[in-house]
Amino acid sequence: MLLVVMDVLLLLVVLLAVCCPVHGTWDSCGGSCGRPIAFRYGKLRIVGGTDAQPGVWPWIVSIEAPLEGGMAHICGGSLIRSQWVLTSAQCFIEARNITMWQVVVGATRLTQLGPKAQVRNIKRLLVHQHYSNVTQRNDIALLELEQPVQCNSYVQLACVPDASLRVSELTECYVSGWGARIARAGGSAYVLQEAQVHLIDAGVCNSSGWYRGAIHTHNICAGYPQGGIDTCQGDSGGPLVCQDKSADYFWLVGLTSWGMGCARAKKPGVYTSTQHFYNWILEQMGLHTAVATTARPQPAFASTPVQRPRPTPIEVGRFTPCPFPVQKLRDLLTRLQEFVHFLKGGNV
Ligand code: 4AZ
Repeated sequence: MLLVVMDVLLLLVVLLAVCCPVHGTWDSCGGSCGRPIAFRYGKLRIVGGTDAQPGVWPWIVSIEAPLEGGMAHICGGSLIRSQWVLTSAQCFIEARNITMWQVVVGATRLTQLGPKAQVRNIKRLLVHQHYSNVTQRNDIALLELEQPVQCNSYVQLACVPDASLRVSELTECYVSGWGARIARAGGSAYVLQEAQVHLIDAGVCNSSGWYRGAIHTHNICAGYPQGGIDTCQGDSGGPLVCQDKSADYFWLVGLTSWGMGCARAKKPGVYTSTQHFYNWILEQMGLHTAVATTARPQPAFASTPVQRPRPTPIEVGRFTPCPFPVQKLRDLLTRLQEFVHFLKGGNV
């Protein structure tokens, strides 16, 4: 029995490697993004802020710096390719030697990483050239990891939208992070916290009594007019994601940036809008092509009946047409791996 399963596994691995390579190399993250697969979030009931279940936000990373002989969580970030993390520029204002910093993926509890977590060193930090630490404009940065991470049930890519996504129409939005006070009610220290938030109209957010003009067009406000649930210190760089109501994936629409205090009325969280930096992201990763410029803001779904951008990991779709339902194969592969592990007597 075990041999048959092993054969099927081998066949699937060969099939994926031969038919769906990413830039010529085997990449366990290519082909899919924005879909948690370890946890069926369709059945999830989020009430305010609370501890996140493992695998619910599989793209979130903890960016850590050396402190007192150990590593300390500094900021959140999102995995957008197997070797790239999107985060905020402000996280690195006081960074000295970035090669000593680390990125943790696949974790929920930072004090107890667990077998699914992967730790990587940082090869390169790319901060937006026009980032201002006074106004927090262009609060965006990329980290290139020394080694790619392996995608699995607990590690998946986030989908970065281009200019064609109508973000303001998305109604199911969530923030997550290991920061100071997100979801204070009921949250425990070092366990990833999550909260549902509402996108707040930029006009309202910029009005008197709110942020009075400090909100830039490249920002998104999210939270609640009455406050109470919000991101806070240590959540910076982390994801603001929104789910398409009728779809099974999330878009990474924002990066936690700033706010006046945390959870205060009329002072919601302010996020860097990722879609405004889509081309910047491509350029930094060395993926910007003539196609990319001329194709924007055309969504890549010309023949799709529902006028909605198709979620593909940034740039992967354009370069690697894959004839197989690659995510289904990967899901099957993950389940088979878990089954083999079970047959060998391990816990799933
Ligand atoms: C921070 O200092 C921070 N309430 C992050 C988010 C918010 C405020 C501050 C939003 O990292």
